[in-house]
Amino acid sequence: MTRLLYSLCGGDAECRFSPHVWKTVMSLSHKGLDFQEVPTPFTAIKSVEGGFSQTVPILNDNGHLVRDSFDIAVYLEDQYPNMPTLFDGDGGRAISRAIEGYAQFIIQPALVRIVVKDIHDLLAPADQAYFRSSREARLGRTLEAVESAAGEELAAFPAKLEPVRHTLKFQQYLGGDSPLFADYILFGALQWARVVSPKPILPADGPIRDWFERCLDLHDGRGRRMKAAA
Ligand SMILES: N[C@@H](CCC(=O)N[C@@H](CS)C(=O)NCC(=O)O)C(=O)O
Repeated sequence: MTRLLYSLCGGDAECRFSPHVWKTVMSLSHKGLDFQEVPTPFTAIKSVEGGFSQTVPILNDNGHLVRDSFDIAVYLEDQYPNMPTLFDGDGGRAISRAIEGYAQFIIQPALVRIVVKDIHDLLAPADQAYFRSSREARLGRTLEAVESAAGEELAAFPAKLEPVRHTLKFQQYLGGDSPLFADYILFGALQWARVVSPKPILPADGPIRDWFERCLDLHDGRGRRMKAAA
């Protein structure tokens, strides 16, 4: 059985940092499925699996190709219905889209402005050139200009996590008593920050820190085994 997950890497191939790939790593682990991660630099993505996708994650499940972290979670849920559920039903599947929207429009853009220069610095030279030109075009500023405002973004970040802090007053996970894909969506974003940047992005204690530490320990500590940036 071959199950391959193409995973973004830095100059050090062991440094796997994509927030979207982390969602899939956690989804596969949650389902108890074996897989092999294939380290893939930014500039190699377009040649993976005959140019199947412009972005990672890409899953090759015994010859069946799936792209996009949410689509992969849906595929795994439908393909492996007897393994632990990622959504706990149609309602959970639907509400996970709201968490995806929150991560995509509130959390990740803020984190990009905090860590984009840190990401650049851990890439191999060919990827650095691609990353600089694509991200500077997207952000409308040099990476150095974004980095110089990172302190203000960092100070504003805890307020953006308030909806999560509220939720965790009532339950251990966004999914309730145990984690679901919704947790992995937010975990992926915060794990990305943990792996690429030494900046103190999460509070040192409190409900969000406790939840994140619990997520790092899930599935035999899969998340914690990835080295944090120092
Ligand atoms: N909606 C997609 C987004 C995937 C995505 O943007 N992946 C980034 C890495 S985190 C990527 O592959 N970027 C390629 C590039 O910027 O060239 C998902 O959830 O999988």
